[in-house]
Amino acid sequence: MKQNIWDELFWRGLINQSTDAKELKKRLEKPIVVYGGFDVTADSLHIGHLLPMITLKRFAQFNHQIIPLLGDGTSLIGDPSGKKSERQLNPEEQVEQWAIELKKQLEKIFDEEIHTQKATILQNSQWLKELKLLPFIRNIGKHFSLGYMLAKESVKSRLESGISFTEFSYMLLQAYDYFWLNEKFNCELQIGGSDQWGNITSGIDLITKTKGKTVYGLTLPLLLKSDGTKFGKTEGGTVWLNPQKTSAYQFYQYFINVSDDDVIRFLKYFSFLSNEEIQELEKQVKNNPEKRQAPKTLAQELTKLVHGETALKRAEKISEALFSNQLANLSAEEIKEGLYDVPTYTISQQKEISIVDLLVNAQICPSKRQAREDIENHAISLNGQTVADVNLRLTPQNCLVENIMVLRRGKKNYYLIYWQ
Ligand code: 485
Repeated sequence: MKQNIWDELFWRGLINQSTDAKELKKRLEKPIVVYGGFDVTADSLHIGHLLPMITLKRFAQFNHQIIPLLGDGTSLIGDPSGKKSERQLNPEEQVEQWAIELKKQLEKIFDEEIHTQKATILQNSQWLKELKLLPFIRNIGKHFSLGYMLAKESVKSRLESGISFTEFSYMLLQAYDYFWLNEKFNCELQIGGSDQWGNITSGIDLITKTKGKTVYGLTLPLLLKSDGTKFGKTEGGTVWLNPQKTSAYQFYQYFINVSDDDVIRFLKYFSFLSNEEIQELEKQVKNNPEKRQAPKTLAQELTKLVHGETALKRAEKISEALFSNQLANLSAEEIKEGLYDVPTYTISQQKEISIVDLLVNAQICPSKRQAREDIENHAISLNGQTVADVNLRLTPQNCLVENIMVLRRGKKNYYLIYWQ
């Protein structure tokens, strides 16, 4: 491990923009208090929040104090940064409900740092709800010229399409957070994604003007995938951190499917593996790509961090069983979790059915002729076993577990069949 967190972030490619690099690196030789904010816009955090969280953990690893800040106050206003149009305001009770969930998630991710007293989770409603309009506009507003605010990318890019005074004023609230955290916790560094640079510098400028102090800011790179698709999205939508919304298995699958072109960069960003360990995996990608050692490691590290060891083992078990079509050891719950996105079919009011009829009725094969041909070609398996007999008749006795049968056509196409 490097001596200075700056060098660690640098070799990992984690520095996008920062205040004067030389000065900041020098300051980071001694412990600093650093914060990063997370707004409350849904009932769960998602993998777009992972990079800033993991980066905060790196600071803690280097003996700095970290403040993961829940933006339950700022979320009532709505950050225009990176947004093409005005957001709908969420009801206050909604934000409060969501904030409870997000706080639990932050406590889980930063569990170790909280216990070792390196992390303090705060919520900005604590101070923002106390603010009084007249003193705020009088004392804080006076330090922001209209020209300065209009020149910020988050505002400038919206002048044509429209921006309300509500969203326009967001930068002042985030600036005030930094000011408050500097005052109460001697916080001297704020980090965030690249879209946060404008808000971060607003805070720095406010502190400089009011207190004449030097404080710092740093942004992380925007996550882009080499194929141009958006990081953190699947066909099913966002990859959430809440296992009720995105199961640990789906989460694991997202990272194990990262392409060889992205995996080394992502290991640097997201894992705590050393440079040497990552170089070793880079060789594996070049020499034995079919073993998928690097994406497996990435998926393991992140699933363990977000969902814990037990959930990781379970995700690995399901993945291996489905990959090798050895389904006997899976529970009904594990089968449903692993096959969450496959077509299903229910056999109702029947005591038995021929395999050929089932293949046609469940739309697995387009015709009886095709169904027979597929069976003769050993392309159909039932519960992990190749079907050899075209005249096979099925009864509920054929279920793998509970009322579930699993059919597979070819190597990849799974179907879940329920007996009713
Ligand atoms: O004092 C602060 C109050 C709120 C925030 C930051 C400091 C949150 C920030 N305004 C924001 O909207 N962040 C986004 C969010 O919460 O979803 C994303 C950023 C992304 C990265 C991530 O949060 O778009 O770049 O910073 C952690």
